[in-house]
Amino acid sequence: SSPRTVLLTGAAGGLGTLMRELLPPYGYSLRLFDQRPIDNGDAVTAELADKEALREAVRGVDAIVHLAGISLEAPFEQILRANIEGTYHLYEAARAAGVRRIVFASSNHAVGFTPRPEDGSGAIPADTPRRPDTYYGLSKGFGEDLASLYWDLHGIETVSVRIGACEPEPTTVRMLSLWLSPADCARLLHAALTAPGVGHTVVYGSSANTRLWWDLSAARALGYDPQDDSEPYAAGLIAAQGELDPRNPEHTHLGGAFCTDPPRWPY
Ligand code: 15L
Repeated sequence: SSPRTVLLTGAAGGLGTLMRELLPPYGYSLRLFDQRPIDNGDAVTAELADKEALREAVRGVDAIVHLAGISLEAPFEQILRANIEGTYHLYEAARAAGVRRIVFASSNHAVGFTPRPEDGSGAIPADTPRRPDTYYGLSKGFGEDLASLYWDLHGIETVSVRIGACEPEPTTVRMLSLWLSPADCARLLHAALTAPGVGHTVVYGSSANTRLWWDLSAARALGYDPQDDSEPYAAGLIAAQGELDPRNPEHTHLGGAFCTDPPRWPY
């Protein structure tokens, strides 16, 4: 049976704000959770470290979409608190409340030091070894392993989605390969919430980009059928920024400029 009431953590963030609009048409009733206030009657304003608030927030939900956390590189102590401890607190609350399914927003940066393929062959498999490019990417690998543990030990199912970059439009040449359109993101989250028997599954999250670097078959196996492709943006971005340059260390690995020290912005 498909989940109906879904707790959305990180609901005030960039991705959360998009998904607040795009998930309800699939039939979900969202309970919003964020440390920043949201102008919405039922939203919970609390940190993941607030166990009491979290216990209240998970009560009676059918599933959780866990987007909360720091979404870029940051000092280790901040990553530890928000992403590592925060995700642990969320899984503990889910276990205590009997929530059966979580969709975890992992990231390409869990495997960011993987060399990028030359072409759009989609060659990088979902089971490629972890190669975090940042403390941020390391925390996403931790979340995936926590999900694995809670499946094996407690029977809580998770789909860990290694999201590329979910923005209204791709803004860099690298992003042509990783782009996840917001509409495809909602399609993928819906598939991850409803596919039967996922256990713990790791999938990549992107649209069906012509220049894809990774293998989308695990996501498609959930029933995800991406409708978008970044290719219409390619000519304009390449004209403005140039082709990816194999001599530029920001262009040689999946994680882009997260792979440089310090990580650069924009990437
Ligand atoms: C991420 O994990 C970030 O959350 C997002 O803001 C983008 O930076 C994206 O990766 C990316 O790799 O472009």
